[in-house]
Amino acid sequence: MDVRAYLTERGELVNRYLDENLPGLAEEPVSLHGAMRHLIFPGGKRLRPVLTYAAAEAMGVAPDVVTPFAAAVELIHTYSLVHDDLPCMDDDDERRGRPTVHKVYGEAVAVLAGDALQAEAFSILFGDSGLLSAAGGTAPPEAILAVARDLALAAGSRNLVGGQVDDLSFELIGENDEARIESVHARKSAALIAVSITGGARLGGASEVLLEGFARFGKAVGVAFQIADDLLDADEQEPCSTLRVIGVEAARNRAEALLESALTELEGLGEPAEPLRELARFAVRRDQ
Ligand code: GRG
Repeated sequence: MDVRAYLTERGELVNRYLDENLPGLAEEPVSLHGAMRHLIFPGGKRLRPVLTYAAAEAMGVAPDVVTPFAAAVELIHTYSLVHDDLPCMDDDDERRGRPTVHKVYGEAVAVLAGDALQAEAFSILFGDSGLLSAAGGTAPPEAILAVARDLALAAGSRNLVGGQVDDLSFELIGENDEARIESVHARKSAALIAVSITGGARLGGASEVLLEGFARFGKAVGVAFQIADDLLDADEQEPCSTLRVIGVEAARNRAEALLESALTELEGLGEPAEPLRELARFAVRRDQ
């Protein structure tokens, strides 16, 4: 299977949906809507939304059933990047090959664009082209409510935002505990990756038992993805990095071990889960 072709093909589905459903560039306030679209298009790898599609495919469900959820996940991810780049956080000038949002639109509009992207995720889920009408309203309402709840939980203080707060505090106290670092990875990176997968699976009709397996798979892949990111950064001085504490070789081994344990969770799912397995391998062994 060509995983890059799969990422491009499924990525285009979510791109088209986002373009059709986000406020247009000519809509007032134009600076805000420009800032919201600035990092969304042309975007990054679209790994999270494509994981949603692959999880739905593992359950035998067509992509259009889950497109609004895939888009919502990408909106939350992109908002977190906009805020992470701000001068009060990582203070980055470039992201996704473009100047960061605050460099182009100023800090205040970048903060507000991040806020609006986060709200837009939930308004897209429940809007006119949202999950209730996607593919003729195929997904059950209980599953729709559950995925919205899970996405909010993954984005909140117990996960994405709390992980970011603890990541920032590493800079201050210089902890050396690998488990503490993995706890930050689990919340800052893995929670959103895991919900991308469980959301697709739940909308595809997965049972609670299967969902637990998808969640373990997603969390392990998500932590391994973040270790892979640390390896790509190759910054052994970065405070909250597995590399700094256990070194390059052990970090690579840890990422591979997590990938192996993740893949065992999908053993019963056969051929339809192959794209999900390949995406997991890509996420952990990628070079970008
Ligand atoms: C500011 C609320 C808030 C959260 C910040 C996402 C995040 C948490 C920080 C961004 C920096 C970082 C190292 C995050 C870990 C997750 C990560 C590696 C994000 C980049 O994800 P990719 O590689 O990016 O999937 P693209 O651009 O391809 O989507």
